[in-house]
Amino acid sequence: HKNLFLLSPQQVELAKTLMEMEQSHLFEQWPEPGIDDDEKRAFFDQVARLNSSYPGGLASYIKTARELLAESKAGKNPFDGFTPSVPSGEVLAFGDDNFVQYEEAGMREARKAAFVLVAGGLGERLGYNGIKVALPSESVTGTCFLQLYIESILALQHANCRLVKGDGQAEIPLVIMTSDDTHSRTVDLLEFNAYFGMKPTQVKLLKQEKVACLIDNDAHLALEPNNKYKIQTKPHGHGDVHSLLYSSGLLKQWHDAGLRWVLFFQDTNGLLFKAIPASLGVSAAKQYHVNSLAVPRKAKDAIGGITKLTHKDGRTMVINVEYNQLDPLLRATGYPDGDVNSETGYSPFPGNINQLILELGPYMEELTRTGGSIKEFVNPKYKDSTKTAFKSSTRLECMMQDYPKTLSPSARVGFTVMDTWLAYAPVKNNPEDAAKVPKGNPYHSATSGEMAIYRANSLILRKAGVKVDDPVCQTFNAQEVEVWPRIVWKPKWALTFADVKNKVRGNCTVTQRSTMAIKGQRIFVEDLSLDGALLVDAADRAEVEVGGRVQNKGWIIENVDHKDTSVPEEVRIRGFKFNKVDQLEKTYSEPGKFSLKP
Ligand code: UGB
Repeated sequence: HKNLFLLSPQQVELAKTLMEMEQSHLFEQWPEPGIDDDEKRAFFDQVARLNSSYPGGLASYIKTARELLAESKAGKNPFDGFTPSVPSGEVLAFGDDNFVQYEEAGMREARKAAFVLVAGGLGERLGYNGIKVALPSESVTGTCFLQLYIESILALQHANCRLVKGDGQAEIPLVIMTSDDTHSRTVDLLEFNAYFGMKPTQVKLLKQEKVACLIDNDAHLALEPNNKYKIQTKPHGHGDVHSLLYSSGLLKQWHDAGLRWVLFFQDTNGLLFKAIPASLGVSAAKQYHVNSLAVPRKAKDAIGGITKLTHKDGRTMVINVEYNQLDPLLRATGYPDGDVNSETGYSPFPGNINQLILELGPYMEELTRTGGSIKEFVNPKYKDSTKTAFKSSTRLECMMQDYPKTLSPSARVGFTVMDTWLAYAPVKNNPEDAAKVPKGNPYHSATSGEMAIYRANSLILRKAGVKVDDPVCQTFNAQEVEVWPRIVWKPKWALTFADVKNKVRGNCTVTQRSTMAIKGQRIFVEDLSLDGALLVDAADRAEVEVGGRVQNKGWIIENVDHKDTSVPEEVRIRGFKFNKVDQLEKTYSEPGKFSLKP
């Protein structure tokens, strides 16, 4: 009370709210006025930020925290009354007629899409020092994840310009959710690289704030251990993206501009855009309000399971059940073995890859009702079984895929299962942890993420009629992986299977030891026999035919140990590098028709 006169009227209101919410302990160690006055005001600046960045403010945060902590203490099962079962969804097989039709439909829809990348996570499991979107997705071209994503969106945009004649070229918006952990480095990455070719105005960054930590079941807020003027905070989770989008006003702007789809995606999946056109086609054909992308899931994998939950009262929903909850839920509801593989070798529950396609109209309506708040959870680590004290402070968390939890049962919620090799290869685990992954389960490491890109491109070329040699097995950072020819292409060369088929002609062959990078849009590969390294780039107005017999010593893969600090971190976490012994490399920067046929 003695310090109140230091504060502005708004700050006094916040102080009252804190007192009403029984947070007086925060001020217990505050000295007399005249001492640390600036720090006291700064404390209230932080309180104001915490208050304004949470739907309903701090009072609402504390109230929800008390409820959830009481439920957690009582051991309440969040799935009480619900029985899980395997849902049915659209299962696609790459390259068949159905897939090709969905891709075509999806490409037409793309001009009505906006993309939202959640990139506020530090990636603690990976332990990489930089931001994850700055990591190279592969090391043939060194294209980082953010560049790959932006170039993919631009390619969708340009393809639409050709598909939808006379309709003008709409810019596809990109939103990136950052956090204090990633924001400035994301801005630097974009600015340093001229936004990777996107217009700066086309990209919007929304920064998520952390939330206050809690010290006990009464939801008393935690102070930083060494600073009595600072509330301790931790990340609130990727679910923040919904309230941020809502409060930014972007949804309305997009709606007014005639957009129809919002596509959410994560920070390190180098295959993702290979799955976008077809899954967007599914959303349009099925008129899904929510479409989650999924892949077959190995039991115990650290990806959530898409599950149908049926309540005793008859309600049903199709929702992600997070990986740590799926096993206990199954055990408690008549599956005594819990999360195990069926005779197919996979869990019967499709794996959520957290790529969501939401229809904008219904999404906006729902957020107008909820303000964008998402069902939260709390995960305190208790000191003992009395559950009265925590080992360390906790906080509320939320996940973006929990959005459907508040939807009415009439909402059309579906999912699309894709081949894993085509759609999902995230970089999440550090080399040590990846090496401990049970045999047969995916490593989800920098090594496997990169190798998956070469495998996908090789398999796609095979489907398009190219004779691509079988892979060999090699071990990097104690992970055994299939090594296919190192084939990469820019998204503007091909986004869909139809694009690839259109650009590859005649009898082509690629040996396992080969490396191939296609960087230009109008490069046609015809009767090529590749045994070595070939890198071709071309300006958009240059048309190049590549063929004939290309043979050279090529690029040799050399092992690198992840502990070898003389090698840059982004290289050593993948466990290999290229020794670029020899290659055929050509760049066509002038307009015109060219032929590269040695
Ligand atoms: N992220 C944020 O933007 N803000 C945050 O506060 C936290 C994260 P992780 P997670 O597809 O493999 C998810 O840590 O949360 C971003 C799904 O919940 O990589 O363990 C972060 O930058 C799970 O169901 O993953 O698991 C990153 O882009 C499963 O589908 C993204 O959120 C799994 O991903 C995910 O964060 C998966």
